[in-house]
Amino acid sequence: MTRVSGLLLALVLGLSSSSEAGAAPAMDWLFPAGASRGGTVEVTAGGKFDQWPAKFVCNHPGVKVSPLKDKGKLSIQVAANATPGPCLIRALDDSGPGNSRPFVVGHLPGVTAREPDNEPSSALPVTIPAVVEGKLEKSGDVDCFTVELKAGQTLVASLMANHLLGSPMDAVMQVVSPTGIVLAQNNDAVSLDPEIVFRAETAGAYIVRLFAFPSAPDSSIRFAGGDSYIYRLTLTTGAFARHAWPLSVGKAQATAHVVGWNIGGDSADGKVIAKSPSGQGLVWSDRWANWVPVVLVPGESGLWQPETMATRPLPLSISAEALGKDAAQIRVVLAKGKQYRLQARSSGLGLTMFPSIRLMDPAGKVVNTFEPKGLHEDLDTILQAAVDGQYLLEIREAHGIAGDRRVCLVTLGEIKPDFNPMLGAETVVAEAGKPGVMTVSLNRTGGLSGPPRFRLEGLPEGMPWRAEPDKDATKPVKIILGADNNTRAFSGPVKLFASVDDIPEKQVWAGSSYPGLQVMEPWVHLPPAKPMAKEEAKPAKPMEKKK
Ligand SMILES: [Ca+2]
Ligand SMILES: [Ca+2]
Repeated sequence: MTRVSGLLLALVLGLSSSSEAGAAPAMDWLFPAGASRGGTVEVTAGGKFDQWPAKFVCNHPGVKVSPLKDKGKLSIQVAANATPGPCLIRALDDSGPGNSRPFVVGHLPGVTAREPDNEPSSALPVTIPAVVEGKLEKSGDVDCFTVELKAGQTLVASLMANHLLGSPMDAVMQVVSPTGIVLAQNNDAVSLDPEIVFRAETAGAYIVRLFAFPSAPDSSIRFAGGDSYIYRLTLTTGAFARHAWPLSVGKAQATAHVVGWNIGGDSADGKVIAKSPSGQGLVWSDRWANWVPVVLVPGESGLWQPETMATRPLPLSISAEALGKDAAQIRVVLAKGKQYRLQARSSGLGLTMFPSIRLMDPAGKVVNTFEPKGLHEDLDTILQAAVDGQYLLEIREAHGIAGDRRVCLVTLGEIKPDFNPMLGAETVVAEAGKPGVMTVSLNRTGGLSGPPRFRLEGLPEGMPWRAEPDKDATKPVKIILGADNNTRAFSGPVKLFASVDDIPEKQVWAGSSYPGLQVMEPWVHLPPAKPMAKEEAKPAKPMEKKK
C-alpha cells in the first residue's frame, strides 16, 4: 500500500492519529501526601497531565479532590469526621483512568518542611505533636527539625516514606544534640522507614535529622533526593501505637488492643476501622498519633503464653514474640489426609520477625521447617497431615534475635471450600466502540467447583454485560462490559459481586501497589465510538417499504 492510499484509507475510515487523545494521566507523586481531618490543603501532583484540568477521584468518601487552575495543583478537602488512614487518589481524563497514588488522612496538626534546614542550626522548630510533610528534594539533601523536650519525656519520631507512600527512598533518621552529637539513630523500622523512640534525660532542644539513599541501591555514596522523595514524619511525646497485640482480632470485634509508647493504662484499646476484604483492618484511637494494622480472623485470637501446654483448637490464631534462641511451642490436633493452611505474618504488618516454624508429628519426628521465601515476605503454605494426632509447632526467630518489633502472627486452619474473587486490574479501558473486558480470578480452595454467579452495579441503565467463564474453572472469568459493537460511552466506577454455591456473595476487589490498600470499585472506561464507526453503528432510518 502506498503512503497516499494508506492516507486515503485512513480518511475514509475516519481514522486520525493526530487527533487521538493523549495518554491517560500518569501521576508520580502527591505533595503533601496527607492532611488532617477537617482540613483543606493545596497539593501538588507530579507527573504527566496531557489534559488539564484532569478529573480526580478518591476511594475515601471523606476526601474531596478538586483540580485548581494551575496544572498539577489540587485542593484536597478532608471531612472533619473522615476515618483516618490511607486512601487512593486516581487521576482521569478523556483518555481514560490513570494510576492512583496514596494519600493519608491523619489527625495531628500538619507542618510543612522548608529549606534551608540541612544543618541543626537551620532546623525548623516543630511544636509537637505534629506530622511534618516534607521532601528530600535533591541529591545531598538533609532535613532537620527541632523539638523541645522535658526531662524524662519520650519522643517518638516515625517516618512514613517508602512504606505505604511508595517514595523511592531508604531513609536514615537521627536524634542529635544542638551541637551535632548523634544521640540515637535508626535505619529501618517499618520496612525501609526509620523510627526512633528517644528518652530525653535532660530538658532542652533536640534535633531530628533525616537523609536517604535510593531504595533501589545504586553506586552513589551521596545522600539521595528528588521530587518523589516525599515523606510524612510523625513527632510526638504522646501515645504512639507500635502494633496490635494480639496481632489479630475476631472479624466481628469492634475494638482491639495495642502496645506502644506513652500509651499505658486504658488508652491501649482502639477501634477496629477500615476492615478490608483482604482480611486486614486498622486499629486506631484519637488519643494516639497513629494507627496500626490488625488481621481479621475467624474464631478467637490469642497470645502465646509459656505455660500454655494445652492443645489449641483450630482455626488457630496466635501472636508470638521472638524468644531469642528459644521457641514458642503450640500443640494442635491434625487429621490424616486433610489440608491445612499455615501462615506466619510479620513483615506484611510492618514488623521485623523472620519466623521459622518447625512442625513435629505425634511421634516427635520433625516433618518440616517452614520459613518465608525471602526477606520482607510472609510465610503462607499448605500442609497435609500424614497421620492423625497431636502435632507440635515450634516458632522461632530464624536468626535468634528478639526485639520490640520481632513478633509474628501464626494462623493455621483446615482448608475449606471457599473462594477469594480478585480483579485482574484496577481499571478497564476499552478500545473506542468496543466492549471492555474485566478479568476475575476466583481463587477457589477446598474443592469448591460450582459455577460462579456475578452481579454488577454501576453501569448505565440498559448497557449490557455478561460473564464468560473459561472452560477450565481454574482460569479467570471474563466479564464483558458493553455491547460487542458498543455505541454508548461510559466512564465510571463499578462494583462487581460474585457468589459460588451456597457461600455468601463477595465483592470482587483488586490489590494495589500499596500494602493494605485495596481497590473495591474498578474504573471502567468505554470511550465513544469514533465518528464514522458511530454512523455505521446507528440503526438505519426506517425506510418506507416499497410495495
Ligand atoms: Ca533540607
Ligand atoms: Ca532506611
